Amino acid sequence: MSTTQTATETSQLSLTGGTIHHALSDVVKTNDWSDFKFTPIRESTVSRAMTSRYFKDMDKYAVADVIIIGAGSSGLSAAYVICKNRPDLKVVCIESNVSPGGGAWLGGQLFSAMIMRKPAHLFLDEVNVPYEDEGDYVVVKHAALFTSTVLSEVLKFPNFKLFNATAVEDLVTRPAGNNGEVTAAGVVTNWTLVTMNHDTQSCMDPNVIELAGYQDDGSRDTSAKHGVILSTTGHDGPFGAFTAKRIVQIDGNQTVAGMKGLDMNHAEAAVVKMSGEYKGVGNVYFAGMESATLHGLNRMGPTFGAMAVSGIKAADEILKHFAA
Ligand code: AHZ
Repeated sequence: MSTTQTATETSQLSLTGGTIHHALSDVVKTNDWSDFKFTPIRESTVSRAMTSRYFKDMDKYAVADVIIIGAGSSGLSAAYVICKNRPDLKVVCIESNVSPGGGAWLGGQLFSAMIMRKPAHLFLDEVNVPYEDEGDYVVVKHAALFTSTVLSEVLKFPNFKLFNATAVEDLVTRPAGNNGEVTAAGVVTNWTLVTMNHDTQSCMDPNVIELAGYQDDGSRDTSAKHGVILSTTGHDGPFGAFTAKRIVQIDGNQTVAGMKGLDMNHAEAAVVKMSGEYKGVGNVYFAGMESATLHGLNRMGPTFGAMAVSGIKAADEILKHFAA
């Protein structure tokens, strides 16, 4: 073996001429794969297999217990904790992008490694994401390892549905109390490509997902827990900070303060502290960088502990709401 040969290369070389094992080893008997064939299918069968499930999901999640807006690192972390603790709750996540994950496919400035300050590593332990322990902080070798792992765990929960390439365009609100208070009662959705084209086409009306807790006539069903919205749409941008910007128009009492300059130590603690229930419009929670934008907190740049932990904190509050 040459001194530059890797262990993988060595094992590959030792396989040459030996038996190769892969998923199709028992199906393919000929050396040139000439006996390989797929089971037959009709094109319409493929179409029905997809669309029937999608529309069944749209029907099932037309009323949801938890609506998470945005599938970035904070939203996915929250989804994991809620789904794991309460398999009976219907949790739906609306993600405007085709690819869920938000900014968590890379660490920072397009670098691969993801940094998390302790004790956020405990969440990595829970979802089995390996890391290098650097003492006060840990390093995941590629941010995509964190994101793909949490995403795949969340997608496996039977009570979770992700509608990606779908944008939240507005909130559904209803009166709550006699003094002009309102509560969130759902979200207004559209295909993201439609949302991006409202200026180029005539009216393209949206769809709605309603929060649980209402009777057929729209009045409050007091025997049922009211559903909640958790918004994790990130800092201000073309789609970002969506609910923060919308809710202050509804609330009238608060403003979107805008995120402040980078300060890792202050930002991460503050984002966790300020994430959770929004006081002003009922049944709305925030986590992640949207909290920083709403409350005028520092940004933390390329360190992701507060994203996971703020998602977990918001999830903790939401679970307490459903447990009460
Ligand atoms: O596509 C957005 C992204 O995946 C999605 N989103 C935004 N608006 C939406 C809408 N409807 C549906 N109206 C929407 N989806 O929300 C997701 C937000 O993910 P993110 O990674 O941007 O947010 P996060 O708060 O989870 O993580 C922020 C990561 C950052 S930014 C930052 C800095 O700038 O200093 N530092 C960190 C760690």
